[in-house]
Amino acid sequence: MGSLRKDFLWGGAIAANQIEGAWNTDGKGESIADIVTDGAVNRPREITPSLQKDKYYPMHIASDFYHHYKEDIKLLSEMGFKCFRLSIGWSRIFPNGDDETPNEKGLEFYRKVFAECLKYNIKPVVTLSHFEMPYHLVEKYGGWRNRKVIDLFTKFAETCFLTYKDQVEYWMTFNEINNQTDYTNDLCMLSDSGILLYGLSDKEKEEAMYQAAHYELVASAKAVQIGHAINPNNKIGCMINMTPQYPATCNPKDIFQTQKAMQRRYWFADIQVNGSYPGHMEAYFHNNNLRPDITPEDKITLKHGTVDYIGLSYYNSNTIAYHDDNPSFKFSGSELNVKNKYLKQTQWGWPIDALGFRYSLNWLEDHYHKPLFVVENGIGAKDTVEKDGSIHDPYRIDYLREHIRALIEAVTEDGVDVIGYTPWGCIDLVSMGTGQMSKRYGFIYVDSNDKGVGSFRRRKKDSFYWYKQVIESNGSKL
Ligand code: BGP
Repeated sequence: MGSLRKDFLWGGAIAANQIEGAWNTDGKGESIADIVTDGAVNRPREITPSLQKDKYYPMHIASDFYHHYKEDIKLLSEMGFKCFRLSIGWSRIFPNGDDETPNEKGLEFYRKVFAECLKYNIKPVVTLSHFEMPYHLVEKYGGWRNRKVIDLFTKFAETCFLTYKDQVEYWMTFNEINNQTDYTNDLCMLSDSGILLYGLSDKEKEEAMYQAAHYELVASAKAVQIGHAINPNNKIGCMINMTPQYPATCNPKDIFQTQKAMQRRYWFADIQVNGSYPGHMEAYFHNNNLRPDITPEDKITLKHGTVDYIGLSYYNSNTIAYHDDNPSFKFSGSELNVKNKYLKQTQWGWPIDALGFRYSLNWLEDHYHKPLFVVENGIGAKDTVEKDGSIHDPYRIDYLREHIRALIEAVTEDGVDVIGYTPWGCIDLVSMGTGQMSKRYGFIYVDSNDKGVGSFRRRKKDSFYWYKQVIESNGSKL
């Protein structure tokens, strides 16, 4: 079928809380990310509701993009970026989340960042909520468990759509909205929906997750409608994490368990793309005595707020097996995971599976028939700076080469409609899962360590030059 479209959106992706730093500068409020510690060796990440001076919070400094954005965007332009995915820190715009008026300095910061992108013909691709919210909303309202937060979010979204009307056309509402199916992990829930699970029973955790997810989905659908009304040219997507589930064997029980796991991970996309809850979720609520607050008006909102494209992240596949102690095929959590002997793993134990990427793109095309935008992909790895300042990262090039090849095959051999590709963490940033700087994804190295100490000097890795030629050749030189 030929090659990628001529206007294919090559770029890279970052998120405000993992890169900006300047956590309390120019009126920014405290966000969820600011109260999460690092996850240094021998110390798990922690949530500390009141800031303590002796605790280390990596997101407070991150890569100091707040003060380096001009230099960073210039480097991205050298690689030939056509787009740049970034997020807006909600607490930079509304420091408490429920303020009457926005913080002008926060609005101004992103105005300048977008202007800098546009100067180099780089289209900003903006996520409204990437794993954060003003922490005040967690304390006062209990995060997304509270219906009131829908209005607070839509006010934030509307402010952004209006302010950046002439600068931004590609938007996404919530980053990896489906990740919260892993509701047993408190850290994950806090970042996804501002819910602290401490002290809740399993049943209460599950109820909290479905309620929060529903309110987020309603807020997302409202934001889509507001964004379209403000600028009909806006293209507004959802963003889901795509981790295809493989059956461990051809035993029908493994296969059916896998199907259940897929349903449990992708019902979010069913709603955001098709506008209604799939039957299996309604049956699940009914059979498990779950009664989330879902009103008839909410259902109408969901129907009218469907997205224009599917943004997705892809890092790896996952393999699962049926367990005899789970005869109803109920759970799809980590207890079902098994190692896939056919796949190598990264230094952090994530399976490397480029064909799984092609499979994922096909799966999404088959299910949703919507343009796909790959807004995250990549490998976290430790990099070494040589004496002469060079950084050789063949492992990163290998990973990305294989995945871009898979993407191109999905487009040219399988006919999948993919509009762009923005590998994750194109500038080194703080890892979400571990809170470490040393788990790096970038083409651009940032001199800072896991303690946030360094010169913050930027250096080009080997992958920088490699990716530049990939973009120049529209993917034909890999
Ligand atoms: C995705 C998140 C990103 C990013 C990435 C890599 O789930 O959307 O924010 O962090 O994963 O994960 P990690 O940073 O844990 O390596």
